[in-house]
Amino acid sequence: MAIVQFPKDFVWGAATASFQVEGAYQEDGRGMSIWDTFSRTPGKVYQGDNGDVACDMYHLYPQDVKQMADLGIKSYRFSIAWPRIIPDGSGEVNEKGLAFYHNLVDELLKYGIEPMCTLYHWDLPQALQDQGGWDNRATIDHFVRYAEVIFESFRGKINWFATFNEPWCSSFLSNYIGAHAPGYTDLQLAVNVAHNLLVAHGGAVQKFRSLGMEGQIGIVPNTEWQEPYSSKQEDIDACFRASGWLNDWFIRPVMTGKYPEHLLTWFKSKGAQPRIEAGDMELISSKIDFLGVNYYTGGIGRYKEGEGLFDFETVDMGWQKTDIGWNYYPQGLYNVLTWIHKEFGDIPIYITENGACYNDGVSEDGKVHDERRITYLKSHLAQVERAIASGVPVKGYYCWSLMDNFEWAYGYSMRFGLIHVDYDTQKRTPKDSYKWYKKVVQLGWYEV
Ligand code: GBH
Repeated sequence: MAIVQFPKDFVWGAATASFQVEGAYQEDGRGMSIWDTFSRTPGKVYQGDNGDVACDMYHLYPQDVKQMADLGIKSYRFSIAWPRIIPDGSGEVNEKGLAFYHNLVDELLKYGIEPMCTLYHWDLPQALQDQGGWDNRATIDHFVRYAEVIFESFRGKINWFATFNEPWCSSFLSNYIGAHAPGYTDLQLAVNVAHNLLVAHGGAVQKFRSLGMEGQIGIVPNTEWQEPYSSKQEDIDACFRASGWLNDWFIRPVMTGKYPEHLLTWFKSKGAQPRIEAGDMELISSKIDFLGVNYYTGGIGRYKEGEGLFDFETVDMGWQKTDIGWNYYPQGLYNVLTWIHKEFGDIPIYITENGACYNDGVSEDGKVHDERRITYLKSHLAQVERAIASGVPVKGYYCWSLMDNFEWAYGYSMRFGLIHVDYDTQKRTPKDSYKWYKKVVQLGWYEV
């Protein structure tokens, strides 16, 4: 038996995102988002599921916040739906949309739960997509104005902001791989979108500073780790490209004002390069207060000529997979964290998402026995502790997710929650992992 222990002031939390939990898609003046459109496009989302109702958190938030208080989390990470605040993305502000988030935050503060607010978790107003979306630089200005509306409205109430959740997903997954909204498959488009997201991030950080906001602002890239199959240089280089596409391409410009040379060269050879305007790189590298890290998976990979975008292939090592088919690879989280620390120094890090898809349902005894999720969380948290022991300043951990929710292209078929949701009745059932996590949050340590 061993004990895994965390620092006294470690921030324990749980996370969700607006489109995945709120529902109430036409209520109180909410505009349409690209995910409303995408989920209504046949063949894009599993079984045609959409976010119209989701977990109905828009109505059930008082009960859900009460449950968070029972869980004992110190912080709740949620996102604001831009189409609720500015329904067409650029026009009038919708006071009713702001009121919803004020009510939510008031409820959190009542229980002493610190809100961490993500400004953009993928639900772009459809009206802006109709004008070119993130490929159009005007969207940058609209985003900065939206951020300003939020900053001013929540000054002194929310002290913790993340600009963008997983810009890799909003750019490459959405515009090159085509699996997420708006669903294009064009590399140059994806590189433009990635660049404009980064400029918009920098613009929001500058706005936060110029308004004299108190508190902290950061960004949340998604990471994975590809470990070279062999010590051959070609395998090492291929893995460096594949992991770097997610981490280096976004974190390096934010931290240093430069895109990684190896990937710039690689993309150029594929006919794509960022369109950088004067002042962009300075803006992108505006000083941030923390880096959010989302981590789920990774694997072993190697060079394969002509394979995919990077002459790279993953190698099936026969490892366990979660129910969504992603490798169970806890050591990858340690590798990501130590890599960030080695490359970019002592920037405070929060694990803003980590968790697993296991689709266990409610048993006859009325409980959800998700032992596998407990094992996943235990082993990943142990890697976080290793990183802390190695001097990486990891300050907190948010489990994805507080509750089962709309899992994007997988609809409601994939469950990541600590709390089970019955989508017919909206009944919430805390899973066995919830009870385990509750104890960890309370004690700051657990046994393995
Ligand atoms: C996050 O994205 C999102 O922020 C969140 O909204 C979402 O619900 C949650 O994670 C769970 O998906 O096929 O093995 O190559 C996660 C980003 C990008 C991670 C694709 C896994 C593919 C792994 N994901 N990646 S694999």
